[in-house]
Amino acid sequence: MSNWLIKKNSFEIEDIEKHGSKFLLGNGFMGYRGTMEEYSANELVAVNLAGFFDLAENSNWRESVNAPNPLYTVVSVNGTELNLSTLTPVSHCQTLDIKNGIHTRKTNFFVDGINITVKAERFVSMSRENVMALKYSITADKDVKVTLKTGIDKNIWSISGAHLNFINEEYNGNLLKLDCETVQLKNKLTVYEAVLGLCDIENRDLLHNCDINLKANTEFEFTKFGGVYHGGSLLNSEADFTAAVFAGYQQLKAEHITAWEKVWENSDVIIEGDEEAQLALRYSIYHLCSIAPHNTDKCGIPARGLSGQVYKGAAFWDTEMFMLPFFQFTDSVVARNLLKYRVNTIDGAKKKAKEFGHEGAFFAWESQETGEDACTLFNVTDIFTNRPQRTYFKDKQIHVSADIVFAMWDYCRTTGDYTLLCDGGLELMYECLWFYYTYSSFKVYKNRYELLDVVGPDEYHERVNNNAFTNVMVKHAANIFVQAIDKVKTLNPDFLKDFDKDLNWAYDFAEKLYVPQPNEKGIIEQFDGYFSLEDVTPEVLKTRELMANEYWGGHGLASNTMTLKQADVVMMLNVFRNEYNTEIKKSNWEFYEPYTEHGSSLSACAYAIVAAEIGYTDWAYKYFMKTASVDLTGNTKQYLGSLYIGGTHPAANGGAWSTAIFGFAGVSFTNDCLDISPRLPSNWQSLSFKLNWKGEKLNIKASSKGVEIDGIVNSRVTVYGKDY
Ligand code: IFM
Repeated sequence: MSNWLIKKNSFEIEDIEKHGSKFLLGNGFMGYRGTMEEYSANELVAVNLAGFFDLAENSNWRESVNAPNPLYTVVSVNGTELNLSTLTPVSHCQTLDIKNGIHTRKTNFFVDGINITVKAERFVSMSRENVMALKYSITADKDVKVTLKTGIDKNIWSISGAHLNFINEEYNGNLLKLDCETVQLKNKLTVYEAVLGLCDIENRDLLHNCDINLKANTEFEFTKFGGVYHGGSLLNSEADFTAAVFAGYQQLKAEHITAWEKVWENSDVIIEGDEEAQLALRYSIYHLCSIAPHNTDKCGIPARGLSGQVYKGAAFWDTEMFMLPFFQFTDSVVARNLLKYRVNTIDGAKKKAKEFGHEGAFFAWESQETGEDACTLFNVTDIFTNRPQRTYFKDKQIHVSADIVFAMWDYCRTTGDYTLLCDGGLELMYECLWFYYTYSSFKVYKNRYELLDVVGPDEYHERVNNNAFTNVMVKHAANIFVQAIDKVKTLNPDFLKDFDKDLNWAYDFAEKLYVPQPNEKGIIEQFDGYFSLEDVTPEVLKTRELMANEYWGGHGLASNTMTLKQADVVMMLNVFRNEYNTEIKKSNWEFYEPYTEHGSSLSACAYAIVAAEIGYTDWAYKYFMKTASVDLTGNTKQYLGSLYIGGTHPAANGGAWSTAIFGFAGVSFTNDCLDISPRLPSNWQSLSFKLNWKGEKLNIKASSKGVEIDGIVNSRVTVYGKDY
């Protein structure tokens, strides 16, 4: 097994959807699904765009836009299209080289007594974000005239309807240009295509047919380029695209590979002794790097990456709580971009707070380009009645604002870059805290603030009181705000002159917000009353299902039981790993594990990390592999009720990295100190990785023999708590 190659040596029609995600290419600006060159909308072809949204006519929600496909190409022999989805191949192989971000396919067809092989190699450039390139070849074992149809395909996948009006088509030599405009806001999008090495390139139209006389056993090859532009990049788009075409395939490929080399230089993690885990972890890192906003602070990372429009292309708490740690330790530019995106979209969060009768900043559960909430009030369709079902993710999953505050502070203290605080960060923290303060209820007779009527990470239990995760997050956010003020006082006292706010309420709130405590058995109740729910596990609930894909939340099967969708208290123990002792972690992990369905891909990594910390290494490994291989196996929930939720799982990808680093390598940090206390699975001889810690680059190798740290270390680093 190569540690860098994802390979499939056969073809099954039912894998088309899964492989579209598994073999995804991306560069943060766009994602190109792992489909074949001859595929169209039916096979879910998509050039999914980051941060570019639209509302289709008659649709209930806005979603990210898929651009027309400039790499579309299909060969026909005597009228038969060589289309993998309709013609059974003699052989087929699809690969994804995750080291270099390159996709290939080689398919052998047998038509009218002729063996024809189609080979294609493509990439979405990591060095020129608007550009993609394809090298395509055809070989036959007899002389034959084939017809090649190539150009820009407008017929691409869209979940909730058409998003683009096609305004203008232009053909200039071998350059095709398609100008489009979104249906709702009339935002412009231009797609270019150019082909080199094809017989006739004059007088082309959008999908152009040309005949090629193939000579027996002689490969016919051509290259093709695609460009996708919107927003600021439109300004110079033609020049930018033409320059890429002039550079040529080999040059573009070389640049692209160099750019990926740089990405891996900072982010690779090497596992010695476990090939399967190595590939799964690298594959997770590959996905994170291919969807990261390298050059913009105007968009977050969608919950399904750039694999399509599922979850509306919106960013959730997934980004801050699951993906951000990877970026803050490996690529702080991306981490800062992601946090700045939240600062930039605070108006949407303020609007949402008002809409629900509060003040301050209540961040979107599903955030798009303005920060307004794309989440609908009816997220699930009841599969028995076919009626929209009211869900409370949007209005009650309030922890999202605290998650952002938490992530911002974590970024500051681990990178040492506190400038973000004076660049909108402190204001964001203030607004989030003020939101919680206005949301909370003060119980005079208990002399404490409580957070009532919320939804925690476990979405099967809606509208609960004092969800432990939420309360602890918010209390922590309040304390962070207080510390952030102090930090700014020392770093930039002038800044606080403009930040003239009476903060007594914040100190009071930080002190008196109620946090559920462990009971006599050490168990923290997930929310008020959780312990008195029916004591049944997911296995039992499964036997009560009347229909496949039945939604267990809302008024569904799980709501009155102790079965939970995803890590909730255990997520809290994972986030606050330095604040709970091993005994508490053990009791809660053991207690909640049997009740957890892991119905969300966000769940397994929390169980993995805590398991590693408490010495349950086998469990940790099992949950690690579940997280790290989620997009390799594709074994995840595809439907929530009748709602399609397939695609890639970047939160799980981030969780895989976090499990390796925080779980197995045992990296933890307090304000001034980084500690490494490895507890590797028994078959791992070593784990090597790079970490940015307060601006310094550390090369770390953890093994049973000890820890090697390479790099100039000015700040304090300890191993198993000891200074060296
Ligand atoms: O954010 C998650 C949520 O926790 C569970 N449902 C899916 C969302 C997007 O990944």
